[in-house]
Amino acid sequence: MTQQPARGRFITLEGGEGAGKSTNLDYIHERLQAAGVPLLLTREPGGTPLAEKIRTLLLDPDNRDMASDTELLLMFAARAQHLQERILPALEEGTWVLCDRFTDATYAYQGGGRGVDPGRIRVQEDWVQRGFQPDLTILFDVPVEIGMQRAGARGELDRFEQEQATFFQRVRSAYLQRAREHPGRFRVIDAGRGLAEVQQQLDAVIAELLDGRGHLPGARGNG
Ligand code: Z5A
Repeated sequence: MTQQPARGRFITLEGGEGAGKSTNLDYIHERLQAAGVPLLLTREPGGTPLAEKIRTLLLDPDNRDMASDTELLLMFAARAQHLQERILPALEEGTWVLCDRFTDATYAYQGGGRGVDPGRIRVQEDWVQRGFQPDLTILFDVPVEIGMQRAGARGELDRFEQEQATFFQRVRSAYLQRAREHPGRFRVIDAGRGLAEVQQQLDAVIAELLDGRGHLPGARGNG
């Protein structure tokens, strides 16, 4: 009888503007790959051809009159496609999935930033995810001024990047609130420090992931 592969682990990276998620995604990728972990890198909104089209709509600065409910529903429409087409099949075949943003970003940006009632977000989350949650979420926490300075050096700004500092303060507070509500699932990185120090903090999280390949507190569904 052939044995089913162990289910992969779902790890999400979160953080506000310029927190360094993309920079450190590569670092985590290299570490896990060196340890022989089969890995899929992906992002939200996006991750499949259809979800990437939805991402284009969401980030287009010309869509400045997008209503916050439209934004919320498009985020979850993209997520539904991403889950069905890529994330769940990969986990099922034993591949780990490292995802740049997931539903905590919806609570932070649409909930904290735009002021959408978290109860309305939870309805969508339950519908699309049916209890599915990340095994581990790494939150890159950075003071808003530092993050905006880092991101500002990048050139043309998308629809979210054009928001003001007060919006990003609310996003940061909402992320920290999520981390307090789900301490088993979240690991908070002090991302305002230099890259070497940030990566030292990440090494501890990566070691924990590799040590407990099968068992992390806050496993899927109860994070
Ligand atoms: N969004 C949403 O509203 N709701 C949702 O449900 C989801 C998403 C899923 C697109 O996300 C937008 O979608 C996002 C929220 C919204 N909008 N915003 N803002 P994205 O993740 O694609 O876009 P992003 O937030 O702009 O992320 P990014 O481009 O990947 O940036 P980052 O990962 O935070 O930072 P970085 O590119 O790695 O670093 C920025 C610069 O800082 C770069 O020059 C680095 O070299 C430098 N850096 C990084 N770390 C350091 C340290 N430690 N020291 C010094 N310099 C550093």
